[in-house]
Amino acid sequence: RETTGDIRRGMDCADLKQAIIDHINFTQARLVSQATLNDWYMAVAYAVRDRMLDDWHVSLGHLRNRSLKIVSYLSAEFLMGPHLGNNLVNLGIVESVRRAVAELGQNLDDLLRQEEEPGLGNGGLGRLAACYLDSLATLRVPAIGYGIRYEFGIFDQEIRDGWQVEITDKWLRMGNPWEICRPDISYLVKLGGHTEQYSDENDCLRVRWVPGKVIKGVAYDTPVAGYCSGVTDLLRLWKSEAVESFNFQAFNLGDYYRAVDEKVSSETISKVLYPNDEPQIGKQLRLAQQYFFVSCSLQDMLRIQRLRGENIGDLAGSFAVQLNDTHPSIAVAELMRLLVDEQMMEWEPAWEITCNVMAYTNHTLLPEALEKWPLPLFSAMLPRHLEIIFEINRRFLDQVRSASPGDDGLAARLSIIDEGGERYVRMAHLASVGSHAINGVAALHTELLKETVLKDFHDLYPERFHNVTNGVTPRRWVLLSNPALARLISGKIGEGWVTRPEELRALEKFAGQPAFQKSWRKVKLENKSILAAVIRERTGIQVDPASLFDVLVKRIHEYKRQHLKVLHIITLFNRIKADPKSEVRSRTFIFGGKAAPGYHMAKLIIKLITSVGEVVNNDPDVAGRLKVVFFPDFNVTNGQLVYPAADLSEQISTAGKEASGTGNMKFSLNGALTIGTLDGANVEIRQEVGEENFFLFGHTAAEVQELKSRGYDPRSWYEGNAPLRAVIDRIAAGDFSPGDRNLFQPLVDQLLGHDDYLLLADYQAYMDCQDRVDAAFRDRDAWTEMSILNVARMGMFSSDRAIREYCENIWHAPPIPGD
Ligand code: DL6
Repeated sequence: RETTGDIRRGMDCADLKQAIIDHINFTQARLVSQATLNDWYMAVAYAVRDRMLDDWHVSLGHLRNRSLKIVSYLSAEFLMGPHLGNNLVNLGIVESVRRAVAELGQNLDDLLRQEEEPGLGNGGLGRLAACYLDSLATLRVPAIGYGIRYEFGIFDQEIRDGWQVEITDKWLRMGNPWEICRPDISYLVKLGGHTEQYSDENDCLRVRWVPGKVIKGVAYDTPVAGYCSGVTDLLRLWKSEAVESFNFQAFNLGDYYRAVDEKVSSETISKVLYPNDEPQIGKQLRLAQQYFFVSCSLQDMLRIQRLRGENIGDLAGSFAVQLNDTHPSIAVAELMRLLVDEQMMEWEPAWEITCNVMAYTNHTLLPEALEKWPLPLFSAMLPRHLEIIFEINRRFLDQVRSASPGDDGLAARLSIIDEGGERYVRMAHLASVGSHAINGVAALHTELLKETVLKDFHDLYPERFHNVTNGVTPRRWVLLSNPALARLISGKIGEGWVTRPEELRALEKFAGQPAFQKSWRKVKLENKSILAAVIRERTGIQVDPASLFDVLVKRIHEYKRQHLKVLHIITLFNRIKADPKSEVRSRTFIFGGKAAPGYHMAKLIIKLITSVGEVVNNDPDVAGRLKVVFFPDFNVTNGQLVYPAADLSEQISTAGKEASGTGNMKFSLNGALTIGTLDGANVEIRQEVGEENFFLFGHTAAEVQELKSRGYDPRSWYEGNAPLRAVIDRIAAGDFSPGDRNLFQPLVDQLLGHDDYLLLADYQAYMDCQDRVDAAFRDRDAWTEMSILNVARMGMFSSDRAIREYCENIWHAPPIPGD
């Protein structure tokens, strides 16, 4: 690896410079004197990618090693974040590339900012998949992440007049130096049509699917380097294309436009990522996307199985397929189809293989987020799969009935087909029936899963259930995004924590040391100053880095309760208005997150935040003590700026609603203290960091249930609390919506009429807890000590730990032996 004088591999400064210039000249086809910033970025990216390829080739070679199992992570979303910085970190060449670039007259930070991030995910679920790929490669586990190469990822968000405006994400417009198109790795995918029976040569009755349409999926590969592990895994994303670019029959008839039409409609499948939090019913294209990428991926696995020289019957020894939520769960039926219809296998062995290969992760308890497809839509697109699902269901329900005779209610509840009215295919049931393992993503979530959404499955198959608490990679989320903190930590305890984060515990003994605390605060203040400058540039709002940075960044959703935070801000505002001299501590409230384009209430919450900000930020009595910022376009790139600068992490969802959360982990790992409910992974974070280092408030999940079953009456909470009443009345009176008094009425009506997420019931506890936060922040040393202890005790939330658990308990996939 230390080869010098090598333009593709050399790691010293001269080699790197030569490589970059070479790519400017011969890849970008530019003279150095005329190269744009993007040319420089592209050239550096290509030079770095070159240096990943030797390891990649070796790692890809291991896919054929029959003693190793391949983890196949099927996910409709991979929110990878910008590649360049992360690859520099994982290859350990940040400083050498920085120097080489500087000697060429460029600034590495400017080049890093030039990268347009691939926003191929909505939020937590897609970002988790990306952290898991990083850990798989770091732990030397052979793995392929399979997904969709969306041409347009998650929309870019602009804020205009306080409202969210969605802008198409054109991440590919300047080219993507990290991907390699593999036109030779492509598969045909059928859609629509009908099925027919026929007799094979042994006179066995078989089924053939006669499609209405066939499209092609082409592989686009991106290398994923582990952190100094020598292993580079593969992210393989599928792009849809027409089988023939032109319909020649139409073309010959002179109908040029119809000829191109087919190409356009085939390409639609991988065109755009669907935003979540929107009703999925009727979104035919979404089902087509799911089937498209699943089918290509399974066909690819069968090809690899053949390359390994192994029988299809031994597939479960070669692959562990993880279904990242229900989005890829059609894989259960598709693998059955491939095995039974195409490989001519009998049903029973095919079913055994399928169940042994598949494992399913559930990421949500929200009933509206559990995917189900209307039968007519499903059968029009996937007629053969519906037949297969009926057969799976028939056999499954036979077992259920023989185990619990006469319990028709149980069979109806477990059935893959919802027959309650309009008929649906329940994808979570398909995944649960067809997987040997089912897991939730935090301890509380897994327990609730077993008690509620999948209770009947848990009663039936208790041994299938596991918990794997989520984790995040400390490489991107500390080493890359918070280099100053990483240096401070490594200076004290060495660098081992990057792959063995349990070593962070060694920081505990320095937590009370004044000199270390001072350095710790200095790092935080620098990070806050950097963020303050960006806030100024993007929003025009001036914030004080010495104030408490109180941050709530995540998708905008009622259950995540951004509007509870707003109630807090207005409460403080009211205190100041009632007595301008009252002691209100200086705070900067930073919000960020996207609302699904069709989710009106979430968009109204953004407008409420910006409108309250408009009033509070400009009020002379407030005199700058409170500042409210909506940081536009929250994504991975912006997250890297925000998490390191936070003092307080807001994790305030209604207990029982957030499956895990992973932002909560990123904040705490960067030294923010958490204010939160007992929800998702907050529960475990609090256990780890110590309850004295965590600000807890609110009803528990059990209490929420209890309140609701007693008949929750939000109006009585409103009537009984004068400050709360004053806050809601101010919103209802139009104080934050001059010229449109009723603008926020839908929000007020929701809170007073239903309050599905119990904001009013948790209001007082939240205010009291925030007062405790203020008091704690006043004692700088004690706060710093808590901050250090948070980081010291966050080791368990590394995605490496989570991946080890998957490998040991679910996938049974060993690492590639060391060199
Ligand atoms: O497991 C990753 C992430 C969790 O941290 C979040 O709590 C959870 O909301 C999210 N789930 C989804 C599921 N979406 N749908 N449908 O994004 O998963």
